[in-house]
Amino acid sequence: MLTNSKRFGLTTAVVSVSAMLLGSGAAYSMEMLKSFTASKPAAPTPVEATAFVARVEQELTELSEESSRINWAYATNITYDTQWLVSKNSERVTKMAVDFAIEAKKYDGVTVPADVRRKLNAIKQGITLPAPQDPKMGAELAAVTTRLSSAYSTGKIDYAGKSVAQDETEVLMQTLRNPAQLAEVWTKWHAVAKPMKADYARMVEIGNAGAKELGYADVGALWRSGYDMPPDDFTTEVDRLWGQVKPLYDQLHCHVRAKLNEKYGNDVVPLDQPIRADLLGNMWAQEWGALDDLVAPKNADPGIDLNKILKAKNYDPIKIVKTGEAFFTSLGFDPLPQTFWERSQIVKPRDREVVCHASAWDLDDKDDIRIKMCTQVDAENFQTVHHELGHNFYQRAYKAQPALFRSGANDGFHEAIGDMIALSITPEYLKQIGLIDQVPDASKDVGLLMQRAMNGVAFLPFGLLVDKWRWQVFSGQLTPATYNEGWWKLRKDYQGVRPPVARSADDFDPAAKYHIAAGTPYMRYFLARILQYQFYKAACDSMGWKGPLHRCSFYGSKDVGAKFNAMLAMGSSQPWPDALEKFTGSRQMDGSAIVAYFEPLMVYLREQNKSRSCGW
Ligand code: X8Z
Ligand code: ZN
Repeated sequence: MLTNSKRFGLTTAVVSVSAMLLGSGAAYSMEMLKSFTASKPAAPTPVEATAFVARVEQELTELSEESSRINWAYATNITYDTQWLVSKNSERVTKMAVDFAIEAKKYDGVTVPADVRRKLNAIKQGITLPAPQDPKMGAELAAVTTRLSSAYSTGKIDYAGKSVAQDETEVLMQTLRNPAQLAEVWTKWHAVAKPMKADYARMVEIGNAGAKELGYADVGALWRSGYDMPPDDFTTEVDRLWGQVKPLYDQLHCHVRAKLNEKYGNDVVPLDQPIRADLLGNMWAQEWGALDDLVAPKNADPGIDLNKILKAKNYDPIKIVKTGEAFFTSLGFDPLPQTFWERSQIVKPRDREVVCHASAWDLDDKDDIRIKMCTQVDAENFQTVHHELGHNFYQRAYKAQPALFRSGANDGFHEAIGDMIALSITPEYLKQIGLIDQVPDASKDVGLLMQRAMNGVAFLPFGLLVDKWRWQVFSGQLTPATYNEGWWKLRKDYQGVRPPVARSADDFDPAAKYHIAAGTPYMRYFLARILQYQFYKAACDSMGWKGPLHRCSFYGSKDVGAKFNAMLAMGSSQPWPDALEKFTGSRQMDGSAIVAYFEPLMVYLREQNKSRSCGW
């Protein structure tokens, strides 16, 4: 194998020479044969381990730029040829990563310096979906994953006489208010996912075979191994965090269901049932911000309607991104490079198929950073732009790290950065940047907090359950025959939602969500929802902020920026508790910051719900 060191090349030669001799049985004596087979290779040494990680870093750096450019070409222009290229590339990259991971395992028992051990772990844990070493399986896995991703991104429905693309179905779910029409859009989009089931099941089979070759029980165990703790402890950890925030979610659920009941009546929204998933203003019922008008508290300030304000102030997608960038530069980060503006996909191209789901890219580990979005001018996209830029500024902050440490402290950190910044989009900040003229009175802020909760709090159970479902799929607890049933059990148990129309075992509703179809792990977003408030509170505490937490904005604070950058610049070079401690003083992920942030809302919700019967 090309990727093997000389030592392993020799091992292979010994085995193959003896096999050859045994087969031919003639040319050498038995003594000579014994001496061949007895000469075992010496145990791997720390020096070899260090040389191995150096070689991996060099080869990864060489490969990753080319690979990123192929992926970019695909994601911004899905054609027969770019699918072909991306599939070939994925096969090649997976093979290389798997070969490295198998080789890394050989150093498991070797005492090496801490940074080398961390890099060896990164090599073993860094593959999202490993292929087994059988080349046929590698090619099949690449083909299957490319098909799944493309099927999602190019999926369309017929609605009101038009062909509607995936990103437009999201807008329909936000804006329609007729339950029959909502059910229609929801059902049609979920029908797009149904044919993906066979490919998905095959992907699970091959991925699991690959994970086993790497020494993991299944792909789920591999995913849970990336958090500087034993995989089983990670399961306990996310359940602990959910336990901290569940009371808040339960109160919000109860209130929103009552409001929906007032609007749609007992038939559509019975008060003792899970909420119909299509009524919550989002295809996956994951964020409910589109329903702000429905839940705005009467005697409180209704909050700030960014949807209206952005349009009234003539914001366009570029201006939204510039506004996001300006927040980061106010903290002392360098402006985005000129190439960001030249090469990013900020609006959806009219003439071709693309992956609309937002993402942030670092193509060369130098300064070719970009975002890829199909930006609309609304509050949700305003938030998403900050989210994506958070990824870009993180990537840039750790670019001086060795290749294997160029990632988030854990993947939840990466998802939390931009969202933490977005929490600083307070009324005071909006006035500072000229989006509103007057700052509303803080005594009526329950409306503002309600708006925040409709996204931040509503998301929590969904963030948790997506990978709870995949863990069950990868472990075999769910089979293709029970995939859908298992999905709806989790959605009912955690989110308290139900499908608008009857489902059958043939449906495959999980793949109606991008990250399932595209094979992107999801627990990171749950962690991020916890971490972003923890980071935010730490930033506000460090500024000596004394007012209500949700009114704190660190816009313009170079001091917060410098401290934040110090954590970001660490990349994944240290265990994440060290990075967390550096910025927040705590070594634990902790839901108490989000709970503290929403405390005034919790008081309001308890009061509203006191004579209601909550739960489902
Ligand atoms: O996928 C994303 C980002 C890209 S990393 C837009 N998010 C999750 C989702 O859309 O489901 C951000 C919030 C959760
Ligand atoms: Zn993200």
